[in-house]
Amino acid sequence: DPKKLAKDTFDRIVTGLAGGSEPSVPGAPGGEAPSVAEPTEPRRPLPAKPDQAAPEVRTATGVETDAVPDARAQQEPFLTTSTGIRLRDTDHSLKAGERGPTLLQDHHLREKITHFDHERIPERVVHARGAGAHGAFIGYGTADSVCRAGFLREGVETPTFVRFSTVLGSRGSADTVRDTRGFATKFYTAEGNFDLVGNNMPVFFIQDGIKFPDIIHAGKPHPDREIPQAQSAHDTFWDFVSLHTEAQHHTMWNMSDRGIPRSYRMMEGFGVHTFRVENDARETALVKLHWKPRLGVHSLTWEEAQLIGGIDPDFHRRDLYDAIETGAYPAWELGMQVLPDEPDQMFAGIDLLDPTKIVPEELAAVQPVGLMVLTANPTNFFAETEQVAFHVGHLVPGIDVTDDPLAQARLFSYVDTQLTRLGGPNFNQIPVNRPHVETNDMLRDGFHQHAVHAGVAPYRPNSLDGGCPFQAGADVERAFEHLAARVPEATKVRAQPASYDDHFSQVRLFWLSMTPVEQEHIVRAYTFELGKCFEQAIKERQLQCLANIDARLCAEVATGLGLPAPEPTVGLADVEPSPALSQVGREWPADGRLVGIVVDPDGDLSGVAEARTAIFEAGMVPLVIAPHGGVVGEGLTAQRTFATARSVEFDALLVAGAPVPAPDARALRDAKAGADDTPNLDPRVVLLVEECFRHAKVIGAWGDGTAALDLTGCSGAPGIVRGKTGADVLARVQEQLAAHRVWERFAAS
Ligand code: HDE
Repeated sequence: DPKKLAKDTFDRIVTGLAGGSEPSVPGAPGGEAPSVAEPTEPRRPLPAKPDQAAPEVRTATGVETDAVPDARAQQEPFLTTSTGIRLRDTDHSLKAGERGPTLLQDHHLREKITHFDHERIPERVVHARGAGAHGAFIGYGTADSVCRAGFLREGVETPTFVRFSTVLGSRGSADTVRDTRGFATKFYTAEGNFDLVGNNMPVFFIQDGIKFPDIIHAGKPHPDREIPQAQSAHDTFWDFVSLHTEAQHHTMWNMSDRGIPRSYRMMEGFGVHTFRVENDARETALVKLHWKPRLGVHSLTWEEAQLIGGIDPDFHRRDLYDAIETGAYPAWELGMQVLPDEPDQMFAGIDLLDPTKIVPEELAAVQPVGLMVLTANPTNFFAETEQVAFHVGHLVPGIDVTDDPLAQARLFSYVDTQLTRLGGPNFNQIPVNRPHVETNDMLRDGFHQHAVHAGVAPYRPNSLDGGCPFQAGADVERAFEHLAARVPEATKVRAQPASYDDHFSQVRLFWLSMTPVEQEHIVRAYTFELGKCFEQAIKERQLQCLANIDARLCAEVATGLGLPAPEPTVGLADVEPSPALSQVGREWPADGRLVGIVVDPDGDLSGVAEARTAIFEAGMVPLVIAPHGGVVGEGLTAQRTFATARSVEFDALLVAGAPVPAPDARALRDAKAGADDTPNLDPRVVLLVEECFRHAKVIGAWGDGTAALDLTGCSGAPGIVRGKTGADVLARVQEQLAAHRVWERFAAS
């Protein structure tokens, strides 16, 4: 009886909860617990608690971590007003008698409330939700032959700040929605700030920036009800992309696994536009910029992404913060595809000014030119991550934009939007935006002016302030100059070149470069998204686009929608697939991966300590999952309980044992897999294992855990590792984690 089963399951969960699970104590195994009572003397604040127990800080990257501040609270002992006057009481307003009305005279109340009333600033019009981190970039010197920018020289170390983001959702939306991700980097170089404001996808929806408001209006929630939040699965988005077929390439990237990254740490980044660079000999080249993550490019499954949206909407933000806090520093190599600066700005038939096109890596290799490592979390989210202001026009000597009409429009938009968002023209004086070199501009006054400018002549030339500032003149090496590029003689037109009319060939190239399992995910994504549209005409129009990309893709989506598959209206391009676009088939380090260990506090715990050590040593993070919080065995503290753990958090799962209600634990060992009885395990453990199984994660078991695993019915498939000891199992789990998932499991299930 399914109803009874549901009721039983519910009761067991409730009993489990009532059975005394304490909130987990993340990151605090052993040691004396710090007192949380209100202190009466100043003392060091409680240490920050990352969600994971911290392994020793690793320095394999060679970047030290002393930038990480450990004091996170207010530092001075006495509370004051904003003008420094000490306060005796901030909890009671000034009243006419204990039960009387509050007096207007209460200047502290007014200051406190007024400031609070104005704490919020407008969120970004796009990319509102994000997470940031500080780091450093080290040049390899390999770009010298094409680019004279100082930060690319060998061994030059440049501080950076990175902000990752989603595009469509508002500030409070979930991290794991299907969307493009922003990947914006500010380099505080010795020649001034350079901002690389990129995305995790190498192409964009539109070829001309004048359509940006239109695509964003189409993607954002419907104006009448303001739904759906942070989604592309709705009519207006698909209306736009099926009418503006140049958007089809970017749309397929979004429908692919790239639209649901596993982690910000496991995303590629792309400058998207072609840039023009210049070397010491004043020769120019065109380049495409790439960030290549050291951990490889990995994604969530669609079901994981949806579950996380509810279970942990801060998943990516937390992942980045915790990884940095635990010393698993994320790292990317900056790479360049170097292309000749020909008058037609074409390469192998690809228009380099068209931001809906890539240059396949097989045609022009991505050459590493430097390494960025993120080593410190922001001290204050608002001050840094929220107030950071990127601008495509923050360029350093040796790097310039091209005439890509998307890049050109961006050059206007970024400063313009900061004027509203950050309340005036002085946002570059905000600490996170300040260059690390001296500035000597003649910009004056305006809202929020923090500088006290001396002198009387903020103009030039002048004879009053000693003639300063001077133009770089002879010191041209360090001055920015727009790189000489010929503009062909032309007539003013609102038009675009004919090469921009090819909207399908590279989409087909992307599709054909995917492995079968990735193609399957793409088909499901289109079927889901279009299935959420109401207008039949929009679905049919998008199916027509798919027909122009690939017949099988179109047929499978059409079947899912219950609609006929149309015939193509263009000739299908004969394209060479680019295997570099696929995420499957390579192996990567598993640093910072989370490995859950299900334990039975009454069972044999000897292997657990051994497995934990092995996991730490492999650079990963073990998380002990027990029926209740607190101490579960000697030297073993629960970090997750059956109530707080959910499969989506873990990259791999180990089962060391799982408590069974049966009085005799040996009954568990005797139980046969596939027995008719309902598994005699806590249903939350069954769910944990089943989800890990379904999401093609490696699952390991030893000792009592082996029998427990059998009871879940999730055995006898690829990626199930059994062994004698925890360490032995871990070694084989780690091998399989290198491929991110047990891809064969998808085929098997
Ligand atoms: Fe942006 N974009 N964008 N964009 N963009 C903004 O600037 C804009 C485009 C990107 O973490 C805004 O400060 C126009 C492409 C990132 O703070 C705004 C066009 C790419 C971020 C803006 C584009 C991007 C933004 C909103 C079409 C990838 C987040 C807030 C011409 C190469 C930066 C802000 C952060 C943010 C305008 C297209 C990346 C309104 C007009 C292509 C990563 O100025």
